[in-house]
Amino acid sequence: MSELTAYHLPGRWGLASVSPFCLKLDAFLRMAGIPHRSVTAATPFAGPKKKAPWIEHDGRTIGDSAFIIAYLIERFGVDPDAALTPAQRGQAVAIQRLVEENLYWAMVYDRWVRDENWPILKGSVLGEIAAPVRGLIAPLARRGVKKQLAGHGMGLHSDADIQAIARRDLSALSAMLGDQDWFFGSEPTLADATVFSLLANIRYPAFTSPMQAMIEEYANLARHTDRFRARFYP
Ligand SMILES: N[C@@H](CCC(=O)N[C@@H](CS)C(=O)NCC(=O)O)C(=O)O
Repeated sequence: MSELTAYHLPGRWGLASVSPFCLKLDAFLRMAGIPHRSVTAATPFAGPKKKAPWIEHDGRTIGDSAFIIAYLIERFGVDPDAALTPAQRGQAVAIQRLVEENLYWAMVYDRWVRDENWPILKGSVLGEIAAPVRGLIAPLARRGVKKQLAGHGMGLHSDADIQAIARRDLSALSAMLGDQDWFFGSEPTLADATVFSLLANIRYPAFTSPMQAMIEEYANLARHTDRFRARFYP
């Protein structure tokens, strides 16, 4: 088998990547113990879907964290969800959708739309792009992301409504986790990596986000983020 190469957006704030999807893939690779080479990409545009992460393996290039992980589980025969019941597998899909298809967009709003976060974003998410090019690309990228936010629908809401949506999602995650260490019991699964990757990207960075205080309020979620980091990123 050829070497596995994983391409991800830059790391910052002690996180392997500023992208929750890239961080989830990195966390999965650590959980599964799959040997690989990590390459930082300044932009996602070289990926097959023009989004990060993507991988190269055995002559294939695969984009999208979920498709990549499904491929790696099959190829390497390691599945962190192996012990889940069919009902838990269903719940894991629901958690993934909540986190990646909804709550993620509240994070995108905070990072890209709040003016106070713009200088931080330029130096972090776009920080690996050479300075003169970055000056040209940054405003275009911001316009593009605002369009994506409107297309998704999150960007059409008021700031207060976005906070209310985020609170509802965090409250749902907190209720599902309850007093367990991990979402499905005594060992971490992919759902834990998925939740960690987004919450860590809200909790630890320098961005201003009302969600940071919300996560502290849902203390079991804050503890879960710390627990996952301590175990897989000591
Ligand atoms: N469903 C994809 C989403 C990947 C994604 O949206 N990545 C973001 C970075 S966090 C990206 O590359 N965005 C660039 C763009 O949309 O132009 C996955 O799971 O990999």
